[in-house]
Amino acid sequence: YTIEDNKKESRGALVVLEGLDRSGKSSQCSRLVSYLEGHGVSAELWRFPDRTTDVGQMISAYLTNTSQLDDHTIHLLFSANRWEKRSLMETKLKTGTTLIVDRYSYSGVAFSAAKGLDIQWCKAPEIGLLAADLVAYLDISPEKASERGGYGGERYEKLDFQKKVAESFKVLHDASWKVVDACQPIEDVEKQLQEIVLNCVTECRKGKPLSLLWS
Ligand code: T5A
Ligand code: NA
Repeated sequence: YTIEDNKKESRGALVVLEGLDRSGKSSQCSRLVSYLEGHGVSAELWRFPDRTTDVGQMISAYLTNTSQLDDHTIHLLFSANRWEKRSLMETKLKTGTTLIVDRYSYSGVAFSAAKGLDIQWCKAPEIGLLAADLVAYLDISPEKASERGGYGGERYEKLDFQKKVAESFKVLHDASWKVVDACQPIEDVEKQLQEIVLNCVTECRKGKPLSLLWS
């Protein structure tokens, strides 16, 4: 092997956690990053929307109901927020950092489709973004999620809407998805995720190629 080959073989994994609001994504993402670092895997926690950018601040104002936007407009802003991080994402992965990402394009499509927008139209602006190596879907019923702490603050945190989101997530499942029962105790969800994520990291290290949405 040349040094260049070794670098290619040790790319990081793009791991995305998805699920309804309050399914436990953020809790599990930070636990996963600590776990991976403890196992000598270089890992970073990312999240979408990334509210720190200019686009992210427009999204945040919309989510907290301090601004109103047309459904198509907010959809494209969520997508733009991923595009503005795309090249950094690719660099990180290619230099060996695993990214644990709290929501991604799948949330983007599922939430807008739940409003009634055409799903193909929703997927179009995501074409060319990096595809996740693994989508861990934290599965919980909308009813159970609504009973968890803090529900009700932001625009989409309403039971009827979350039911529609759950339906649109179902049609996005592909071979990269693993469904995890999110109603188990937090430590049990954590253990299951550790195993599937570590497997994914190993596959990527061995040279599984990066792919693009939607493939
Ligand atoms: N959105 C997002 C779009 O419309 N388009 C897009 O393109 C994108 C990317 C903001 C909104 O934007 C929408 C989707 C969202 O509606 P956000 O900022 O990710 O998204 O939302 P948050 O409010 O930060 O997070 P969530 O509501 O999604 O919650 P999490 O992260 O799933 O859950 P978490 O970990 O915060 O846990 C929630 C509560 O449950 C408890 C936790 O302690 C906490 O109190 N909990 C458990 N309780 C019992 N058992 C378990 N196993 C538990 N796990 C966690
Ligand atoms: Na969250």
